[in-house]
Amino acid sequence: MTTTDDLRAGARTALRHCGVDLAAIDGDLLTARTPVTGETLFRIGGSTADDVDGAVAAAHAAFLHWRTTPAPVRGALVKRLGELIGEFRDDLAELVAIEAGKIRSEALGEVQEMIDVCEFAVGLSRQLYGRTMPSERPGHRLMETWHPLGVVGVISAFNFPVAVWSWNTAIALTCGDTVVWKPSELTPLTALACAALLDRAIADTGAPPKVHQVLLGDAAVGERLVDSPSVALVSATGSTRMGRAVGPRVAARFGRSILELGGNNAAVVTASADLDLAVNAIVFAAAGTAGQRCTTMRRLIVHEDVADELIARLTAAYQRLLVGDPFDGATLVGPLINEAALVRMRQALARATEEGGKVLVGGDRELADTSPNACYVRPALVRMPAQTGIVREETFAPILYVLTYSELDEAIALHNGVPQGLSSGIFTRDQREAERFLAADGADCGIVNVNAGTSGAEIGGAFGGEKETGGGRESGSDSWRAYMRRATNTINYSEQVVLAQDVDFL
Ligand code: UN1
Repeated sequence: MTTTDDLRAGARTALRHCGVDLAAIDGDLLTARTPVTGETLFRIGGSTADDVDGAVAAAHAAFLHWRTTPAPVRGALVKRLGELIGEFRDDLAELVAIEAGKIRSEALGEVQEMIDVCEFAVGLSRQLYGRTMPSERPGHRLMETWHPLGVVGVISAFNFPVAVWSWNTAIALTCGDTVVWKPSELTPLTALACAALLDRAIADTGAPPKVHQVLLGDAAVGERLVDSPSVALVSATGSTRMGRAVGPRVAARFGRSILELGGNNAAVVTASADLDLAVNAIVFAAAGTAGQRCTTMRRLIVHEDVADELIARLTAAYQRLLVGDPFDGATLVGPLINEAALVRMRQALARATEEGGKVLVGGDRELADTSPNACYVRPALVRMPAQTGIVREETFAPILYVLTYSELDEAIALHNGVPQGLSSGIFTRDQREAERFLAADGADCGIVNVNAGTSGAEIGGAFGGEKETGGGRESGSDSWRAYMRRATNTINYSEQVVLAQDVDFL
């Protein structure tokens, strides 16, 4: 098992490579901790709520300059950021593994998302297209223009400590906005590394220094950011509970928000499914990242004809999963983020049992003797008699509830019968079944897949979900529009006033 001293040394080296001044992080406000051993790495300084107003004011001043910087020039900053992330890919992945407990391949995958979204945003910097529409009036032109919006407050979660920041920041900077970032308290080191790389990109390209700032701090920092009248857009990733607090507060001051909240993602496995493919996809989506993705598969809705076989194969696969030190190359499932997550997982399993469920495999703590302060757990597969109580809630841990069905309509009803609506999948070889799932009265999520798991979306698509997931969209496609304001322009090049709708006046 990697020791805390190893991790501390690894973190120091990676931070230094990324340009973080180690002396500057010394302080007594926050604890940087690793879930790998469950122990403290460093005590560090940070910001308090009183620092927020100054940061937002500086970001707003930078915005006044940045908004008139040509978009392709703004893109050059993001291009440089992407190059630096590529150069320090291993260091960033190391920090993600240390702070979020991800296995190397997943940590590298997260960093790859950053590079991908930077490339996407660079292309976007020449494609912030507005439409032109035919005017109903002679001698008139009707068109729309997209302008930068203002300061964007980014609030991110521990589980994708760098990728979600990059989705927002690469797009926001390209759109001419400036960013104030409040990362999770659980992952301050990765945030410092990202901010240092972006500072270097800013210096290299001559962009205004305050186009990006990071505020390490507690919930009070996030609250002040949310309430700040100069923050035009709050993009917040976290629990539905957090979103319920953030959304109305931003709306009350007529700010905008992008909410990326809880998921309770399900896959339907039909009788025609390729079970080899389904098993592999399900195990990654349900057990990968120790169940700590917002896209993690939490419910499996299986046709009764294939349920026994699929459950037997999944049970065997779950028993074989290597749970442990994410720095061991053979490990597939790293630790839960902290003790509170373990407690919530146990409570969920206890409730599932009370509600008539049967734990088929997993749920037990592992490595408690060698790593008493860390929370390693075998992913759990739980057969449930109905979609009640706990199955309708998101527990941020590797628990997959299995339900069965006989008709596809029933499966879709079960699928949609939860408050959340992020990601979904169907495993089938029948095109009719697939199309039914993709149709308007099919799956009600923001992400709907066929023969692919619920997690691991590419950055090129819009990411986000419906219902209690919050409705926001980030990263690819036309998500950029949420980071800009639209002006509709009417240009009269005739010599008279012509009123729309044929209105006669004067
Ligand atoms: C998250 O868990 O907040 O689709 C983001 C995925 C990743 C992003 C997850 N690309 O699983």
